[in-house]
Amino acid sequence: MTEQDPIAQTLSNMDRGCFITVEGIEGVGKTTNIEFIRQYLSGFNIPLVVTREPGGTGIAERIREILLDHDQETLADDTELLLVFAARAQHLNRLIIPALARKEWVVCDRFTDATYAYQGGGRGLSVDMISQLENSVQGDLRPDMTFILDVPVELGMSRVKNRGQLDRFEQEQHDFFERVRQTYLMRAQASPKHYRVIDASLSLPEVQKSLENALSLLLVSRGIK
Ligand code: T5A
Repeated sequence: MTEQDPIAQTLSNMDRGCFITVEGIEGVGKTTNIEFIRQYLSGFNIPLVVTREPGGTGIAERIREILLDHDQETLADDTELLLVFAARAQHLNRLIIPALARKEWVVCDRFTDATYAYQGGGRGLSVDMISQLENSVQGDLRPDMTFILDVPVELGMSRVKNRGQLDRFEQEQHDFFERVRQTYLMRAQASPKHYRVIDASLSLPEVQKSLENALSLLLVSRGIK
C-alpha cells in the first residue's frame, strides 16, 4: 500500500466490509473453524471472501512456498520477515482492500498478529521493525475482530503430527511455539475490544458455540442481527 494509492487512503474512513482474522499456533483448528465461520455468516447473506496468509493471490502463494518449503539454503530471519510483508502487500492490494471497499466481509486465516507472534515472539525480531512494516504496508487498516484459537503447545503439535510431513515452521521446537502462543495472548490482553480468545482445546462443538456467540455479537454491533 502506498500513500498514492487512492483505495488505501480512503479505506480506513469509509463504510467498508468487516475484516476478521483467525490466529493461533499450529494445529489449533483454524482451517476447520474458518469453514464454520463461513457457513455461519453465509446464513446471513453476507458477501464473504475467505482467504489466508501467507498467500491469498497467485504471487503471494508463490511467496508462501518459499516461506514454508525446506530448502538447502537456510532462510535468514530478516528475509522471512520481509517475505511475509511482501506477500501481505500483494494480498492487501489485490484482494483484501478491493473486497472491503466493495463492502464484502473478509475472513483471513492468519494476518499480522502472526508476524508479531512468529517473527517477533518466536524468532525474536524487533517489534519496532514489525510495527514500522505494518504501518507502511497496511496504513491504518487493522482487523475489526481477531479470533485467537488457543491450545497448549503439546496439543496443537500432536494434532499437526497426525497429518504427516511437517513444514519449515512446524519443525520448530516447543519453546518457539510457547513464545508464539504467549505473544498472541499478550496482544489479546492488550486490546480486548478487538480480540476474542477461544479455548480450542475443548470439543469442536464447544469451540464453535464460542465462535457463534462472538460472531452473533459482531453481527448485532453491525446492525445485521
Ligand atoms: N506465518 C504466517 C508466519 O510465520 N508469519 C506470518 O505473518 C504468517 C501469516 C503457515 C505458517 O506460516 C507462519 C505460521 C505458520 O507456521 P498455516 O497454513 O496457517 O500457516 O499453517 P498451520 O498453522 O500449520 O495451519 P494448519 O492448517 O496446520 O492448522 P489449523 O488450520 O490450525 O488446524 P486444522 O483445522 O487443520 O486442524 C488440525 C487437526 O485438528 C483437528 C482437525 O480435525 C485436524 O485434524 N481439530 C480438532 N480435534 C479435536 N478437537 C478440536 N476442537 C479440534 N479442532 C481441530
